[in-house]
Amino acid sequence: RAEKILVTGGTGFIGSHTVVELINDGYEVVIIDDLSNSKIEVLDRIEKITGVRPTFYQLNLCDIDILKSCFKKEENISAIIHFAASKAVGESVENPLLYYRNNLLSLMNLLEMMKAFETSSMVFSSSCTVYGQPDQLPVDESTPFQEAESPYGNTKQICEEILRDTAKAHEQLCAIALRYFNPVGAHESALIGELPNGTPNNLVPFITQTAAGIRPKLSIFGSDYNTPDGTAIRDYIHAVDLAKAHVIALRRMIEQKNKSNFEFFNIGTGNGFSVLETVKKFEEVNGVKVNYELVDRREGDIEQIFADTTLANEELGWKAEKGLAEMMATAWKWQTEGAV
Ligand code: GDU
Repeated sequence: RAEKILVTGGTGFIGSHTVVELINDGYEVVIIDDLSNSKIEVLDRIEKITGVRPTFYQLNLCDIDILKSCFKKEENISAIIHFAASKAVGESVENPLLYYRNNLLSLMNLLEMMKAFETSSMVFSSSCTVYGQPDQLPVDESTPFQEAESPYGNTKQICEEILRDTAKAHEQLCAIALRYFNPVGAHESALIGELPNGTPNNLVPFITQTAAGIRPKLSIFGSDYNTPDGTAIRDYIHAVDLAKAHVIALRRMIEQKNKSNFEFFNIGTGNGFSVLETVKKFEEVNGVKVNYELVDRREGDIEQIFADTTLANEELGWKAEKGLAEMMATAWKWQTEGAV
Protein backbone atom coordinates (compact mmCIF):
# COMPACT_ATOMS: atom_id res chain seq x y z
CA ARG A 1 0.00 0.00 0.00
CA ALA A 2 1.28 3.41 -0.97
CA GLU A 3 1.97 5.90 1.81
CA LYS A 4 -0.67 8.63 1.86
CA ILE A 5 0.76 12.15 1.89
CA LEU A 6 -1.25 15.28 2.61
CA VAL A 7 -0.02 18.24 0.58
CA THR A 8 -1.42 21.58 1.71
CA GLY A 9 -1.19 24.25 -0.96
CA GLY A 10 -0.84 21.42 -3.47
CA THR A 11 -2.29 23.40 -6.37
CA GLY A 12 0.19 26.27 -5.88
CA PHE A 13 3.53 26.81 -7.60
CA ILE A 14 5.90 24.61 -5.60
CA GLY A 15 3.05 22.46 -4.27
CA SER A 16 1.97 21.32 -7.74
CA HIS A 17 5.53 20.47 -8.78
CA THR A 18 5.98 18.46 -5.58
CA VAL A 19 2.68 16.60 -6.08
CA VAL A 20 3.96 15.48 -9.50
CA GLU A 21 7.22 14.20 -7.99
CA LEU A 22 5.35 12.41 -5.19
CA ILE A 23 2.99 10.65 -7.59
CA ASN A 24 5.92 9.72 -9.83
CA ASP A 25 7.58 8.18 -6.76
CA GLY A 26 4.50 6.05 -6.01
CA TYR A 27 2.98 8.04 -3.14
CA GLU A 28 -0.76 8.58 -2.80
CA VAL A 29 -1.51 12.29 -2.61
CA VAL A 30 -4.32 14.20 -0.91
CA ILE A 31 -4.36 17.94 -1.57
CA ILE A 32 -5.88 20.62 0.62
CA ASP A 33 -5.97 24.09 -0.91
CA ASP A 34 -8.33 27.04 -0.51
CA LEU A 35 -7.57 28.14 -4.11
CA SER A 36 -6.87 31.66 -2.85
CA ASN A 37 -3.79 31.84 -5.06
CA SER A 38 -4.20 28.96 -7.49
CA LYS A 39 -6.66 27.47 -9.91
CA ILE A 40 -8.61 24.21 -9.84
CA GLU A 41 -7.42 23.47 -13.42
CA VAL A 42 -4.02 22.62 -11.92
CA LEU A 43 -5.53 19.26 -10.93
CA ASP A 44 -6.21 18.50 -14.61
CA ARG A 45 -2.63 19.42 -15.41
CA ILE A 46 -1.25 17.16 -12.67
CA GLU A 47 -3.41 14.34 -14.02
CA LYS A 48 -2.17 14.99 -17.55
CA ILE A 49 1.47 14.73 -16.45
CA THR A 50 1.16 11.76 -14.09
CA GLY A 51 -2.00 9.91 -15.16
CA VAL A 52 -3.26 10.21 -11.59
CA ARG A 53 -5.77 12.71 -10.18
CA PRO A 54 -5.05 13.42 -6.53
CA THR A 55 -7.88 13.61 -4.00
CA PHE A 56 -8.73 17.28 -3.46
CA TYR A 57 -10.34 19.25 -0.63
CA GLN A 58 -11.04 22.97 -1.00
CA LEU A 59 -10.79 24.22 2.53
CA ASN A 60 -9.04 26.75 4.72
CA LEU A 61 -6.63 25.26 7.24
CA CYS A 62 -7.60 27.88 9.81
CA ASP A 63 -10.92 26.07 10.28
CA ILE A 64 -9.94 23.29 12.64
CA ASP A 65 -13.34 21.55 12.62
CA ILE A 66 -13.43 21.12 8.87
CA LEU A 67 -9.78 20.09 8.92
CA LYS A 68 -10.56 17.45 11.54
CA SER A 69 -13.37 15.99 9.44
CA CYS A 70 -10.96 15.75 6.52
CA PHE A 71 -8.41 13.84 8.63
CA LYS A 72 -11.20 11.54 9.89
CA LYS A 73 -12.37 10.82 6.38
CA GLU A 74 -8.93 10.22 4.92
CA GLU A 75 -7.54 8.06 7.75
CA ASN A 76 -3.88 7.04 7.95
CA ILE A 77 -2.22 10.12 6.49
CA SER A 78 1.46 9.22 6.92
CA ALA A 79 2.97 12.64 6.48
CA ILE A 80 2.24 16.24 5.57
CA ILE A 81 4.01 18.61 3.24
CA HIS A 82 2.80 22.02 4.30
CA PHE A 83 3.04 24.67 1.58
CA ALA A 84 -0.21 26.56 2.12
CA ALA A 85 0.59 30.09 3.29
CA SER A 86 0.30 33.73 2.33
CA LYS A 87 3.54 34.86 0.73
CA ALA A 88 3.39 38.42 -0.58
CA VAL A 89 5.90 40.52 1.36
CA GLY A 90 4.25 43.89 0.61
CA GLU A 91 0.75 42.68 1.45
CA SER A 92 2.03 41.38 4.78
CA VAL A 93 3.22 44.87 5.69
CA GLU A 94 -0.25 46.28 4.93
CA ASN A 95 -2.21 43.47 6.54
CA PRO A 96 -0.04 41.78 9.17
CA LEU A 97 -2.93 40.14 11.02
CA LEU A 98 -3.98 38.28 7.88
CA TYR A 99 -0.45 36.90 7.64
CA TYR A 100 -0.13 35.97 11.30
CA ARG A 101 -3.56 34.33 11.26
CA ASN A 102 -3.14 32.38 8.03
CA ASN A 103 0.44 31.28 8.43
CA LEU A 104 0.57 30.56 12.17
CA LEU A 105 -2.92 29.15 12.71
CA SER A 106 -2.72 26.79 9.75
CA LEU A 107 0.54 25.33 11.04
CA MET A 108 -0.76 24.98 14.60
CA ASN A 109 -3.96 23.33 13.41
CA LEU A 110 -1.99 20.82 11.36
CA LEU A 111 0.27 20.04 14.31
CA GLU A 112 -2.85 19.40 16.43
CA MET A 113 -4.07 17.00 13.75
CA MET A 114 -0.71 15.24 13.71
CA LYS A 115 -1.00 14.65 17.46
CA ALA A 116 -4.63 13.51 17.26
CA PHE A 117 -4.30 11.27 14.20
CA GLU A 118 -0.80 9.91 14.73
CA THR A 119 0.68 11.49 11.64
CA SER A 120 4.33 11.65 12.47
CA SER A 121 6.13 13.76 9.88
CA MET A 122 5.93 17.20 8.32
CA VAL A 123 8.00 18.97 5.68
CA PHE A 124 7.58 22.71 6.12
CA SER A 125 8.08 25.48 3.53
CA SER A 126 10.48 27.93 5.07
CA SER A 127 12.45 30.65 3.35
CA CYS A 128 15.89 32.21 3.22
CA THR A 129 14.04 35.30 4.43
CA VAL A 130 14.66 33.96 7.98
CA TYR A 131 18.29 35.08 7.64
CA GLY A 132 17.61 38.71 6.69
CA GLN A 133 20.80 40.23 5.21
CA PRO A 134 23.51 37.90 6.54
CA ASP A 135 26.92 39.31 7.50
CA GLN A 136 28.72 36.51 5.69
CA LEU A 137 28.02 34.82 2.37
CA PRO A 138 27.21 32.14 1.45
CA VAL A 139 24.81 31.65 4.32
CA ASP A 140 24.67 28.31 6.12
CA GLU A 141 22.15 26.88 8.56
CA SER A 142 24.12 27.89 11.65
CA THR A 143 23.66 31.57 10.83
CA PRO A 144 21.36 33.10 13.44
CA PHE A 145 18.09 34.70 12.41
CA GLN A 146 18.06 38.46 12.17
CA GLU A 147 15.07 40.61 12.86
CA ALA A 148 12.53 39.83 10.14
CA GLU A 149 12.18 42.37 7.32
CA SER A 150 8.41 41.93 7.11
CA PRO A 151 5.47 40.29 8.91
CA TYR A 152 5.65 37.59 6.21
CA GLY A 153 9.29 36.91 7.10
CA ASN A 154 8.41 36.95 10.77
CA THR A 155 5.77 34.25 10.23
CA LYS A 156 8.45 31.98 8.72
CA GLN A 157 10.71 32.56 11.73
CA ILE A 158 7.88 31.97 14.20
CA CYS A 159 6.68 28.87 12.34
CA GLU A 160 10.15 27.36 12.61
CA GLU A 161 10.13 28.13 16.35
CA ILE A 162 6.70 26.52 16.70
CA LEU A 163 8.03 23.41 14.96
CA ARG A 164 11.15 23.33 17.13
CA ASP A 165 9.21 23.63 20.38
CA THR A 166 6.51 21.17 19.36
CA ALA A 167 9.07 18.59 18.25
CA LYS A 168 10.84 19.02 21.58
CA ALA A 169 7.67 18.43 23.58
CA HIS A 170 6.31 15.57 21.46
CA GLU A 171 9.04 13.20 20.45
CA GLN A 172 6.73 11.18 18.19
CA LEU A 173 6.46 14.22 15.88
CA CYS A 174 9.19 15.14 13.49
CA ALA A 175 9.60 18.00 11.07
CA ILE A 176 12.02 19.23 8.46
CA ALA A 177 11.96 22.89 7.43
CA LEU A 178 13.32 23.60 3.96
CA ARG A 179 14.63 27.12 3.62
CA TYR A 180 14.00 27.93 -0.03
CA PHE A 181 16.09 30.49 -1.79
CA ASN A 182 14.33 31.97 -4.90
CA PRO A 183 12.18 29.35 -6.63
CA VAL A 184 11.68 29.93 -10.36
CA GLY A 185 11.21 27.96 -13.58
CA ALA A 186 8.51 25.45 -14.42
CA HIS A 187 7.89 21.81 -15.23
CA GLU A 188 9.38 20.82 -18.60
CA SER A 189 5.89 19.85 -19.86
CA ALA A 190 4.84 23.51 -19.45
CA LEU A 191 1.62 22.17 -17.91
CA ILE A 192 2.34 23.59 -14.45
CA GLY A 193 4.24 26.69 -13.38
CA GLU A 194 4.01 29.88 -11.39
CA LEU A 195 0.71 31.73 -11.83
CA PRO A 196 0.73 34.92 -9.81
CA ASN A 197 -2.56 36.65 -9.06
CA GLY A 198 -2.63 40.09 -10.72
CA THR A 199 0.60 42.02 -11.14
CA PRO A 200 3.57 39.82 -10.23
CA ASN A 201 5.74 40.83 -7.28
CA ASN A 202 8.54 38.42 -8.11
CA LEU A 203 11.20 38.93 -10.72
CA VAL A 204 10.84 36.00 -13.09
CA PRO A 205 7.06 36.18 -13.65
CA PHE A 206 7.54 39.90 -14.29
CA ILE A 207 10.26 39.14 -16.83
CA THR A 208 8.15 36.56 -18.68
CA GLN A 209 5.03 38.77 -18.70
CA THR A 210 7.07 41.72 -19.99
CA ALA A 211 8.61 39.60 -22.75
CA ALA A 212 5.10 38.38 -23.64
CA GLY A 213 3.86 41.97 -23.94
CA ILE A 214 1.47 41.71 -20.99
CA ARG A 215 3.53 44.30 -19.06
CA PRO A 216 5.12 47.25 -20.87
CA LYS A 217 8.33 47.37 -18.86
CA LEU A 218 10.26 45.60 -16.11
CA SER A 219 11.50 47.89 -13.35
CA ILE A 220 14.83 46.74 -11.97
CA PHE A 221 14.80 47.80 -8.34
CA GLY A 222 18.15 49.31 -7.41
CA SER A 223 21.34 49.65 -9.48
CA ASP A 224 23.56 51.11 -6.77
CA TYR A 225 24.00 48.05 -4.59
CA ASN A 226 27.49 47.01 -3.60
CA THR A 227 27.59 44.22 -6.21
CA PRO A 228 29.59 43.91 -9.46
CA ASP A 229 26.83 45.39 -11.68
CA GLY A 230 25.00 47.28 -8.93
CA THR A 231 21.85 45.11 -8.98
CA ALA A 232 20.79 42.75 -6.20
CA ILE A 233 21.97 39.15 -6.07
CA ARG A 234 19.83 36.05 -5.40
CA ASP A 235 20.18 32.27 -5.50
CA TYR A 236 17.55 31.09 -8.00
CA ILE A 237 16.48 27.47 -7.67
CA HIS A 238 14.46 25.47 -10.22
CA ALA A 239 10.99 24.44 -8.97
CA VAL A 240 11.56 20.80 -10.00
CA ASP A 241 14.84 20.58 -8.05
CA LEU A 242 13.07 22.13 -5.08
CA ALA A 243 10.15 19.69 -5.41
CA LYS A 244 12.57 16.77 -5.36
CA ALA A 245 14.11 18.06 -2.12
CA HIS A 246 10.69 17.72 -0.48
CA VAL A 247 10.32 14.10 -1.51
CA ILE A 248 13.80 13.33 -0.17
CA ALA A 249 13.10 15.12 3.13
CA LEU A 250 9.84 13.22 3.48
CA ARG A 251 11.46 9.86 2.84
CA ARG A 252 14.19 10.67 5.36
CA MET A 253 11.56 10.99 8.10
CA ILE A 254 9.43 8.05 6.96
CA GLU A 255 12.55 5.87 7.00
CA GLN A 256 13.59 7.43 10.31
CA LYS A 257 16.96 8.55 9.00
CA ASN A 258 16.64 12.03 10.49
CA LYS A 259 19.18 12.88 13.16
CA SER A 260 16.83 14.87 15.36
CA ASN A 261 13.11 15.42 15.21
CA PHE A 262 13.47 18.99 13.99
CA GLU A 263 15.91 19.63 11.17
CA PHE A 264 16.31 22.48 8.69
CA PHE A 265 18.14 22.78 5.40
CA ASN A 266 19.01 25.46 2.87
CA ILE A 267 17.65 24.62 -0.56
CA GLY A 268 19.35 26.63 -3.28
CA THR A 269 22.03 26.14 -5.93
CA GLY A 270 24.76 27.95 -4.05
CA ASN A 271 25.20 30.38 -6.97
CA GLY A 272 24.24 34.02 -6.79
CA PHE A 273 23.08 35.92 -9.88
CA SER A 274 22.30 39.61 -10.16
CA VAL A 275 18.97 40.87 -11.48
CA LEU A 276 20.70 42.11 -14.65
CA GLU A 277 22.47 38.78 -15.19
CA THR A 278 19.14 37.03 -14.80
CA VAL A 279 17.43 39.28 -17.35
CA LYS A 280 20.35 38.84 -19.79
CA LYS A 281 20.28 35.07 -19.36
CA PHE A 282 16.55 35.07 -20.08
CA GLU A 283 17.07 37.09 -23.28
CA GLU A 284 19.98 34.96 -24.43
CA VAL A 285 18.37 31.56 -23.79
CA ASN A 286 15.01 32.44 -25.31
CA GLY A 287 16.05 34.86 -28.04
CA VAL A 288 13.63 37.55 -26.87
CA LYS A 289 14.11 41.07 -25.58
CA VAL A 290 12.95 42.32 -22.20
CA ASN A 291 12.14 46.02 -22.00
CA TYR A 292 13.54 47.23 -18.69
CA GLU A 293 14.59 50.33 -16.80
CA LEU A 294 16.72 50.83 -13.74
CA VAL A 295 14.73 52.42 -10.92
CA ASP A 296 15.09 53.04 -7.18
CA ARG A 297 15.57 50.24 -4.70
CA ARG A 298 12.46 48.44 -3.45
CA GLU A 299 11.86 48.89 0.25
CA GLY A 300 12.69 45.85 2.35
CA ASP A 301 14.95 44.21 -0.26
CA ILE A 302 18.29 42.87 0.83
CA GLU A 303 21.41 43.40 -1.25
CA GLN A 304 22.49 39.84 -1.75
CA ILE A 305 22.00 36.32 -0.53
CA PHE A 306 23.03 32.88 -1.72
CA ALA A 307 23.15 29.53 -0.02
CA ASP A 308 25.78 27.26 1.39
CA THR A 309 24.09 23.97 0.51
CA THR A 310 26.67 21.63 2.04
CA LEU A 311 24.27 20.35 4.68
CA ALA A 312 21.54 19.44 2.17
CA ASN A 313 24.16 17.90 -0.13
CA GLU A 314 25.69 15.76 2.59
CA GLU A 315 22.76 14.94 4.86
CA LEU A 316 19.90 14.74 2.37
CA GLY A 317 22.01 13.62 -0.56
CA TRP A 318 20.25 16.34 -2.54
CA LYS A 319 21.87 18.71 -5.01
CA ALA A 320 20.34 21.16 -7.48
CA GLU A 321 20.73 19.82 -11.01
CA LYS A 322 19.29 22.61 -13.11
CA GLY A 323 21.06 25.87 -13.84
CA LEU A 324 19.85 29.39 -14.59
CA ALA A 325 19.53 28.72 -18.35
CA GLU A 326 17.07 25.89 -17.79
CA MET A 327 15.16 27.98 -15.24
CA MET A 328 14.76 30.81 -17.76
CA ALA A 329 13.87 28.47 -20.64
CA THR A 330 11.15 26.60 -18.73
CA ALA A 331 9.72 29.82 -17.25
CA TRP A 332 9.31 31.18 -20.80
CA LYS A 333 7.88 27.90 -22.13
CA TRP A 334 5.31 27.97 -19.34
CA GLN A 335 4.43 31.60 -20.06
CA THR A 336 3.97 31.02 -23.78
CA GLU A 337 2.51 27.52 -23.88
CA GLY A 338 1.08 26.51 -20.57
CA ALA A 339 -0.20 29.28 -18.31
CA VAL A 340 -3.87 28.66 -17.53
N1 GDU B 1 13.03 42.58 -8.74
C1 GDU B 1 13.08 43.58 -9.68
N2 GDU B 1 11.94 43.89 -10.35
C2 GDU B 1 10.76 43.24 -10.13
C3 GDU B 1 10.73 42.21 -9.17
C4 GDU B 1 11.89 41.91 -8.48
O1 GDU B 1 14.11 44.19 -9.89
O2 GDU B 1 9.77 43.58 -10.78
C5 GDU B 1 14.26 42.23 -8.00
C6 GDU B 1 14.11 42.41 -6.51
O3 GDU B 1 14.34 43.73 -6.14
C7 GDU B 1 15.15 41.42 -6.00
C8 GDU B 1 15.14 40.31 -7.06
O4 GDU B 1 14.56 40.89 -8.22
O5 GDU B 1 16.40 42.00 -6.00
C9 GDU B 1 14.31 39.11 -6.65
O6 GDU B 1 13.04 39.57 -6.24
P1 GDU B 1 11.81 38.61 -5.97
O7 GDU B 1 10.65 39.46 -5.56
O8 GDU B 1 11.62 37.68 -7.12
O9 GDU B 1 12.32 37.73 -4.77
P2 GDU B 1 12.76 38.16 -3.31
O10 GDU B 1 14.21 37.81 -3.21
O11 GDU B 1 12.36 39.53 -2.95
O12 GDU B 1 11.76 37.21 -2.56
C10 GDU B 1 12.10 36.05 -1.95
C11 GDU B 1 10.94 35.03 -2.08
C12 GDU B 1 9.72 35.50 -1.33
C13 GDU B 1 10.09 35.89 0.06
C14 GDU B 1 11.15 36.95 -0.01
C15 GDU B 1 11.52 37.47 1.32
O13 GDU B 1 10.58 34.84 -3.44
O14 GDU B 1 8.75 34.47 -1.27
O15 GDU B 1 10.55 34.78 0.80
O16 GDU B 1 12.30 36.41 -0.63
O17 GDU B 1 12.27 38.63 1.20
